[in-house]
Amino acid sequence: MQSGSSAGPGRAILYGMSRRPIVIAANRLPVMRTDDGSWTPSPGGLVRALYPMLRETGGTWVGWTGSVDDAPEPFTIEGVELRPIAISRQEHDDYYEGFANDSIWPLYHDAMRDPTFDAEQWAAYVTVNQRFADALLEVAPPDAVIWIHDYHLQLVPKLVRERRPEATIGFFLHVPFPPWELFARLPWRTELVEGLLGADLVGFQRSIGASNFAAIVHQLVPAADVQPSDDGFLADHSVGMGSTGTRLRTTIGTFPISIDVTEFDSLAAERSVRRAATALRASLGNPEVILLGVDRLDYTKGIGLRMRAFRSLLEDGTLDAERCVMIQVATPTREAVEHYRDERHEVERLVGEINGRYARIGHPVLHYLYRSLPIEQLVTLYLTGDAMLVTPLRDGMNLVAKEYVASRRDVNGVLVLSEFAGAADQLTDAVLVNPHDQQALRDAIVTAVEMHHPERGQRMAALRDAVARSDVRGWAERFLHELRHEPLEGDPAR
Ligand code: ADQ
Repeated sequence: MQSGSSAGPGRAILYGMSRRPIVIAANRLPVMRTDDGSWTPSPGGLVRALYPMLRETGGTWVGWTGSVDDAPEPFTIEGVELRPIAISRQEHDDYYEGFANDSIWPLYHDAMRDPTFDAEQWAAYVTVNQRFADALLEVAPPDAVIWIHDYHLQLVPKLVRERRPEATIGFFLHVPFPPWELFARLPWRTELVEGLLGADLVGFQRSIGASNFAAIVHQLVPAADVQPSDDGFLADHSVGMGSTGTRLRTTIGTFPISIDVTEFDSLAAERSVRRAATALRASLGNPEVILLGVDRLDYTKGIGLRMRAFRSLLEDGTLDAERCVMIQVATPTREAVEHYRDERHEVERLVGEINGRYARIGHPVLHYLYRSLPIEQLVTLYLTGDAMLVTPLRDGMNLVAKEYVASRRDVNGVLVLSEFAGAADQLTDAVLVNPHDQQALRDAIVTAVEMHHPERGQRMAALRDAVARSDVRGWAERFLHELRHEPLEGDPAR
């Protein structure tokens, strides 16, 4: 399997096209502390995509360590400079858990939980965004390419632009961007839009996010001239340019993120992983069908709906508990936020109820792990799951869907995928489903369970082609080339 546009000898040339240093800002630093207190790069595709580029250009990453009141002096790992940002306990509660994860997160995910709008939390968000901007201005040389990530830092582009009008600034939103009817609820909606307009390039996962943003700019910034372009929108305005009257052009585009395809493909080829998958299946009693879910335990991921569909299929005998099991792995996340605690209780109540009713002694019908797993174990699970259930109610992209496909070098397994995940735009050969429709969700699971070769193989082969075409390094290159106004290799039109 190829790894898309990043593969091959062109890489050095691509990176070499611009030696401008890259400076990244994201809520979290790309490193974590090991048991002996030293730092190691965090797992995850984003880090793996951006680290090599930062190394090559002598780049810097600005972010939080993840622990409150923990801001060590800047340090360097593998040639990448890391600039920790201090976050106090109160800021953690107000900026991170409050405004970012209890206002923006639910609002941007269809307001499926009521967003909190609290002036103190907003004030903390402004303060922390200002701190990130100050750090960026300190570490970024004048020719730097500044790339700001995600919903925690939406004010940073403008805060940097005001003090450095000539800067090259990109912003990428990893989560969905909502339509006007939802966004308009935000008491600080104009500030947020103006914050983003400080960037030269604002990127979204799906074209609908780009259109929503363009429409909102048109609505909230009357002096902006917003026009459709070949692959997005162009907004001409003077936000962040002070009283100079200088116009800035913000390009609004779509950049669907992906994974490190080669990593999952190679892990799936390892004998130890394949053996572990066979052993796992045997330990479950070699059931005919294994359904799999792997998610952060987030209310957007539709874990409860999926379990209810499974319960109802057991109830009416469509699925037989002696021949079919489900595995759900859920990563702990944002445990202090009430909506997350409620979601966990509901999921765990369903696990108890379903096993209470359908398990036999020593044979649970629903296996549930509430923990994070090393990547080898995730791939083992991906190889074991006959049907992967990715059923979020709303998701920016959903990397799990792509990881499952990249791991299935045996060209087997069926992906059931929510239409409300960004990945549905590319993974059109999945069994696509509207997870709000309980009957449709049941039908999709049954379709996956009953699907035979050759359809299974044909669909998986098409999915693997789609994933291979869009590696995460290709994603980063495409964004940075657009931001630097450079043509992509082999693409003279851009
Ligand atoms: P997330 O909401 O975190 O990301 P997702 O894209 O699915 O969602 O990524 C989750 C990652 O965590 C995957 O790489 C997965 O392997 C890993 N993971 C999940 N459960 C795990 C477990 N139990 N143990 C170990 N690892 C586990 C946000 C947006 C998404 C968008 C990404 C990237 O919400 O829509 O796809 O950013 O832009």
